[in-house]
Amino acid sequence: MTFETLLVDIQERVALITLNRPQALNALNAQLISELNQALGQLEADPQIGCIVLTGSAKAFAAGADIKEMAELSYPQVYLDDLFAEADRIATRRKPLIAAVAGYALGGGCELALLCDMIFAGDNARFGQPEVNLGVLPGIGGTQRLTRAVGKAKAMDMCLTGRQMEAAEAERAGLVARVFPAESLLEETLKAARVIAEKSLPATMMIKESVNRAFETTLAEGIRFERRVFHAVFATADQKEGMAAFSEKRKPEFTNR
Ligand code: CO8
Repeated sequence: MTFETLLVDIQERVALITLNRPQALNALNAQLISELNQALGQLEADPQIGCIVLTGSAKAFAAGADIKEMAELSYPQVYLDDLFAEADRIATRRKPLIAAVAGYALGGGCELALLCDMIFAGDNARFGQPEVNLGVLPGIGGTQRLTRAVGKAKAMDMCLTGRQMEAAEAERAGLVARVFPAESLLEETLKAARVIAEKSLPATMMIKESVNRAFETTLAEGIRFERRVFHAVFATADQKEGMAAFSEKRKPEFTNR
């Protein structure tokens, strides 16, 4: 897989996607989002891949949407092109996707991390929605996903003041799942990705779908959805293997069937 704005490295059952626009601190543009979707599509179709990690550089996961490319755009252009609408597709992918965030995750960069299933952060990570400083507002779901992740108080604070949140605060607020020293972030994230990728793929995909359902529906509907999926998992060979392996005190050998 060759792209201009991304690097893709496959290590057995884990794929690592690295944003690669160092000249602009990985600022997002339509090409990057399009290539990211192409890469995710190909990895999703590859039955060998069980988990995907998305990362940036040591200095920046992504410093936002590309301000220089957006500056002169007109309303008809952004409306007709539906600028950044394609980013929503990232959240509809079905395999587990972890963001490994070091350095700046600002504006669209913070929103891109929020499109992933969970965020692991280096202790130097800085999250923010500074769009207000540019006279605009978050446009890739920041006012919605950030609010669901950290609650109204902190989301209002971040979006209205544009202040940055450090990794420790982001973890306390529930934005980040785990924090590691920056130098071991990638290694630790890949380790977690390998743990996920060793599980039954139908099970991890059903878990992802079910957890995401919690953000879309009522508790009663969500519980009903989970129960249906739980019942359905008994149709898989991996359920038989997983439970047999427990009884036989051995490691399960999942076949993703
Ligand atoms: N866009 C374009 N270029 C950028 C961006 C960006 N978001 N961020 C950094 N760069 C460029 C700089 O211009 C600079 O380029 P050059 O060397 O040619 O001058 C290079 O990257 C390095 O950046 P700095 O020299 O500024 O590095 P510093 O270490 O001094 O500062 C910061 C790092 C604090 C991250 C600083 O670069 C910064 O504040 N960047 C902008 C952050 C920001 O405001 N992000 C929000 C952008 S708006 C957005 O994301 C909206 C998303 C929704 C759009 C939806 C539309 C529908």
